[in-house]
Parts: sequence; structure tokens; C-alpha cells
Amino acid sequence: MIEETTITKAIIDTYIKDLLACVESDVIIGGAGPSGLCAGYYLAKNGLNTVLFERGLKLGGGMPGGGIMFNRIVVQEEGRALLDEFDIRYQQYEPGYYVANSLEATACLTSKAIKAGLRIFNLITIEDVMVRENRVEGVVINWSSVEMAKMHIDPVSFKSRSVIDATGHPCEIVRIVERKSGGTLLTSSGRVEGEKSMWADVAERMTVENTKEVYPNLYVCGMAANAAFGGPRMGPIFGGMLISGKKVAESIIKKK
Ligand code: 48H
Repeated sequence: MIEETTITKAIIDTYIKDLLACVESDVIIGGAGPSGLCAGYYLAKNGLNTVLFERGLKLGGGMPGGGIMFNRIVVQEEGRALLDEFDIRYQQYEPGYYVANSLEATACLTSKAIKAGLRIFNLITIEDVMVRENRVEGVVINWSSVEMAKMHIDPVSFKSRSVIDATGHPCEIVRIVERKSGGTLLTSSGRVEGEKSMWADVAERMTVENTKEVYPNLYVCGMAANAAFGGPRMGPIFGGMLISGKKVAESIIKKK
């Protein structure tokens, strides 16, 4: 006989235990796009207690949508080793251009990251940060459904030694810090420099260059890096997103 209340207890009990295990963590990542998932994989694999909060129901950010809803992504030569690391299959379309199924890529990134030990909580939005003496020391979260319903319900705080903004084009966490710190980001103007128009070749390089600390203890990766430090967009080529995720993880591991 199946007892429904056992199912209820199994779900609530295990979820709460997982959530409590990351109230204080090494790294909090905002956003489960390709760069956030890749960063989470490397951080967890290296033994850092890492938690990722994702606003949406599904994972992968802009990756599953491929280019104009054709569920394929392209990765250049520099990103090929990462396709192999995540067991994502691909074919060479022309020399140096590898094409993969965007659904397989999303599934492989997600599966590998979770199995490496990354704790992912979807349907949760990062709505603020904790700041102590001009350093980010954690984030403030709430259920995404509360945000969507515009209900006045107070959020809760999660503490970490580093925070990564992997929220993509809007660089939401950086914008919160920009607004509340009065424009003291580590960018040239102290403010969000803003994303520039499409130029894939330059954008792919700049995404990786711009992957760094943007405010003490707050890092950016993926599209958020180009939005924060000012760099073009690149369309549906994803090597830079993966390399950026790996780079931000390595910077934080080195700091440890
Ligand atoms: C929790 C949040 C919050 C929040 C947003 O956009 P993403 O896929 O991010 P990246 O940078 O890993 O990848 C970018 C890529 O998908 C892309 O858009 C490209 C290559 N564009 C090129 C072009 O020319 O357009 O994922 C970000 C994720 C999403 O799932 C959001 O739901 C989530 O972050 N998110 N999660 N709290 N405040 N804000």
C-alpha cells in the first residue's frame, strides 16, 4: 500500500535538509544558465560548498532555446574540451565550428553539476545582497511565485564567502549592488557599463576577459560579465559561456 503522507514527509524532509546545509556556504551562484551551471560544477567538484538559486522552473537559461528556437548551439575550438568534459556530443560543421543539441547540452551540464555536488534550488529569486563593510557576504532570496504575485512577504538571507552573478543579460545582482552602493563597482565608471551590439568574435573573447570580481566578493560570469564591464553580445555560440564559468570557478578556488 502506498502511504501519501510518507511521500509528503520524504519530499519536505530531504528538501529542508538540503536547504539548511547551504544557509552558510562557500559560494552562492545566481542563475542556472550555461555559465552558472559550469561554474557550479567546477566549484562543487573541487569540494566547495556551492549553492545555485534559479528564478525559473527550468534550468539552462538561454541554452535550450538554441538559436531562434532551433535547438542547436555552436561551440568554437576553444570550447571543445568543455563539451568533452560534460559528455556533450557534437559534430564538426566546418573546421573549428562544433554543433551540439542544445537540449542534450543543458541536460549534461545539469546532470554533471548536480552529481558533482552542486545544490540547485529552482523557483527562487535572488532579490538583494548582504553587504558588510563594502563587501558582499551573501544574498537575500524569496520564492519566485511571491515576486510574480507581487505579494508583500519578507525574504530570508543566505551567507557565503563569494557570490557569482550568472543572471545573464540583465546582470541582476550587480545592478542591485550598483544601486545600493552608489556606483562603486570595480568597473571603469563604477557603474554597469552595459551590453553592446552583436559581434561574436570580440564578444566571445571579452566574456572571458570580463569574468572577474566586480565588487568585493561578487564575481560575474557569462553574459552578466559583458553587461557589467561592457562587451558585445554573441548570439547562439556558447564556448565563451562555458569557458567563463570555468574561469570564475578557478578564480574563487585560487582565492580559497
Ligand atoms: C535567480 C535569476 C535571477 C535572479 C536571472 O541568460 P542565461 O542563460 O545566462 P548565461 O550568461 O549563463 O548564458 C547566456 C546565454 O544563455 C545567452 O543568453 C547568450 C549566449 N546570448 C547571446 C545573445 O547575443 O543574446 O541564464 C541566466 C539565468 C536564467 O535562467 C534566469 O532565470 C536566472 O539566471 N536569473 N535567478 N535570481 N535574480 N535573474
